[in-house]
Amino acid sequence: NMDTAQESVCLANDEYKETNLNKELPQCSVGEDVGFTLAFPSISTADFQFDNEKAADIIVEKVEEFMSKLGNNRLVLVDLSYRSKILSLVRTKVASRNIDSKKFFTFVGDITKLYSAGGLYCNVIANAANWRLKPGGGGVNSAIFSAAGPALEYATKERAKSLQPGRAVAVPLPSDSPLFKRERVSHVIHVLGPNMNPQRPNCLNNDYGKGSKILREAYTALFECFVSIAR
Ligand code: AR6
Repeated sequence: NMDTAQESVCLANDEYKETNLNKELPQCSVGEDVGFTLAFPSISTADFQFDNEKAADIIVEKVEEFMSKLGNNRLVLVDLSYRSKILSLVRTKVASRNIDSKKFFTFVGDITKLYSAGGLYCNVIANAANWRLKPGGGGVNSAIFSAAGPALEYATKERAKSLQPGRAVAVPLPSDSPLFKRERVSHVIHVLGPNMNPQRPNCLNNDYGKGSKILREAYTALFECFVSIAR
């Protein structure tokens, strides 16, 4: 129901966690003590038109804040192209911060093919979702829903019917999903970021005070979900 969805900062569920994680899920391919890896796209910076420079500052700030809570788990910011503006901004900003490059790095690739095409095992991937938690709409949302097949749509519906800006919901991927079988992804975390695009619902009309607050909340919710899955 709507209330539950709106309350939920993170809905990672213990019961599902066990079902999914007790299967012999591959961990990560690089390094020896690597635990879980979260691959995430830059929330709100394409279709939702959030300023890339401001978003990069927020990503770096939130990554730095979560470093101490990560243990041997890692965060990877993904984008499709080597020319990605957000990846280069984040790489530049990270260089002057106290951030361990083994625990956070950027990666160029399709988030739905990180293992099969890029050789990078990521147990958990994040989705820049829409408020209805529905497939389609272009961007990373349609890529993830089509790669995961209808199983993700059903599993998502069981968790939440909608999402508020700044919130995240973790959905365990059923083992018959191609994304589970081919890429070994065990969870998709849907995140709804702030929207600056007048053509989309809940447009913030360039209010970067509100927008930045919501983007910070979105990354906090995402990283907290991930940490609770990895725990
Ligand atoms: N793999 C990795 N990164 C990707 C991929 C992919 N397959 N596809 C896009 N990106 P966006 P938003 C990057 O527009 O701005 C949808 O219609 C992209 O280059 O997907 O939060 C939803 O339904 C960019 O860096 O998300 C919502 O309505 C980042 O992913 C709306 O768009 C996010 O771009 C959300 O807009």
